[in-house]
Amino acid sequence: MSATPKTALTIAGSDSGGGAGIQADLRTFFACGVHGMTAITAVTVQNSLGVQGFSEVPVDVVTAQIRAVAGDMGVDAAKTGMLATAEIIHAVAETLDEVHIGRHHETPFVVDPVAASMHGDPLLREEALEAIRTELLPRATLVTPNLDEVRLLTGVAVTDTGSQREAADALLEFGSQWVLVKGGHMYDNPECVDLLSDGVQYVELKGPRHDVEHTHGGGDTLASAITASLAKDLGVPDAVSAGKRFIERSVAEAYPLGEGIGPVSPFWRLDHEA
Ligand code: PXL
Repeated sequence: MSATPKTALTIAGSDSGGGAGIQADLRTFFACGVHGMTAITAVTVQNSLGVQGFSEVPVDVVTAQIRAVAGDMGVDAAKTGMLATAEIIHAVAETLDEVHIGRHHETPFVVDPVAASMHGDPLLREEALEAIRTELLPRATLVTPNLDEVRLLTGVAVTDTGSQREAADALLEFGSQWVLVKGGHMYDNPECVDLLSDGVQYVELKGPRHDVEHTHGGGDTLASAITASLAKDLGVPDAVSAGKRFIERSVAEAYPLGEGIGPVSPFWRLDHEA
């Protein structure tokens, strides 16, 4: 018998192609040495060319998954990804309170406000954005939007580090403890500069920009790596730094798969020798 590892729960959608969503989260949790648990919100039909469709999981099954694992196995940190509808978001928010997950409880909670796939396929109903603002962000320890998600949530169009700071302040208004405004989509910046803030500290995290087209699952992998570090009791700034190192390497080692966009790879963290 071995010691029980820390545990992390992802509340997200399934990607049949295995590169994003629940599958990205689980492989990242594994590579980071935490036990991954899942509450599946939706099942997408997709491959490297895009999302062909999805079906939502009934809302009582989503919340029952959260209650089942939280009540028996315990959750050291949790994250959300694709939540699909306002109804699912309402129910998840209520259930997180019930099982004491979120910034006002002991268990840290990361919100990755997934709105669309890289191909632009919608993964969230439009009316659900308001539920993310009012129900999820006030409960979040950290929210990790990319620039499209920042614009949808706040209306701020980020073009440089000045507007990135404005966006961070606008996001903090919704009540999350920390925000990470990811700068990877500022393509004219030769570096990837992310801004982490709790309204007091403003920390610029700089990293290399890799010339890689296969970045499917990148946002999910970053949020999961941060969640894994939070599960291991790191504070938010240290967990975000560790997550950024993890995603940089995973992007550098992304691989082609299928005719379209291949996934980022957490394999570098594992020992492949038989
Ligand atoms: O990367 C965002 C994302 C999250 N969750 C699911 C996805 C995607 C992108 O395609 O399919 C299920």
